[in-house]
Amino acid sequence: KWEPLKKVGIIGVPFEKGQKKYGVSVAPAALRYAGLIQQLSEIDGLDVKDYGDIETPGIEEVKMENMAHLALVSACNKKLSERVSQVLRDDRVVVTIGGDHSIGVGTVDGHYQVNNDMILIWVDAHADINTNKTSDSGSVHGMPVALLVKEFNNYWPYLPTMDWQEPLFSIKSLGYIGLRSVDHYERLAIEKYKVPTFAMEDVEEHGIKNSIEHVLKKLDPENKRPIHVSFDIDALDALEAPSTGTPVRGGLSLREAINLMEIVYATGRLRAVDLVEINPALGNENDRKQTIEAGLCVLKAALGFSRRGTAPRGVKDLPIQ
Ligand code: B3U
Ligand code: MN
Ligand code: MN
Repeated sequence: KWEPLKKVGIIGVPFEKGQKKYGVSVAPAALRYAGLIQQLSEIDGLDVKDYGDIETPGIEEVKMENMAHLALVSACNKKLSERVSQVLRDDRVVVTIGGDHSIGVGTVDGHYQVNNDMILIWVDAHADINTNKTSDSGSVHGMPVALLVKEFNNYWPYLPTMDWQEPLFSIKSLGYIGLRSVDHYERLAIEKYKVPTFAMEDVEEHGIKNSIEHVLKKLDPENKRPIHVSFDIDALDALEAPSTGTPVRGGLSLREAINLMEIVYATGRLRAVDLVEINPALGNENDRKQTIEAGLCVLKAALGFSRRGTAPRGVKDLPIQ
């Protein structure tokens, strides 16, 4: 019987070299300033420890065809992977605040080192499964899933600086929710490997509850595998989370995202959550506020915040006058 872990560890990753816009690297500071640690600490019975930020200054770039800043991405992810493993070994749920989605390489690698039976739910408008051959942008935040899965070994050239990362995770343990901007070869990969995928039209047809439950059942019919949710804020509708680098209209409502996280929390098996691609430098003050608030709501739902409210612990009556 699985019970939610009541201890979490927070890692900030002020990294933005996996894409081209300025500002995603400010998100960890913006979320902390908005009260991330305090708000999580207010969740009933939750013990929150801040493991600080991952910084990797002074890294020298390498040249790689259609893959920008590979050496920087690699160095950041190597350090991140080690810290994610450390938090999990401390018996805490690891919450990683990005940064752009290229940091998914480090979070999933670090999780896999500790729980090699983990499953990965990628909640995103995009599939992030391009290689440097299939990508139109050359941005690594569109490639983390392709870098992680062992089935893609033959689709990559030798990647300098990436020797530390051995892709051992299987694409058979991956599921997608929220997709609505998928490149042609990404769709080919999803079909070839039969990745359980609830794109927006499927969420529309089945509802968010059935969608996430179906993916979980497919990947883990016996309900026994640790869960990693990599949540790209652009999975949310662009109206609900405007401050992000590549917003796409017609996405998940915040209510759907909260519901999804509540369902994952209730399994008791959630061990890692990433929250990425919030860019506080984009949009106006209100956009920024809305996007950060939405991110906090998603995290709180993942960590046991109840919209029903919680009565004070061990108290049986209202205070008497
Ligand atoms: N699939 C495109 C676009 C993209 C991926 N992730 C984001 N945008 N945020 C690419 O660049 O690979
Ligand atoms: Mn993404
Ligand atoms: Mn995305």
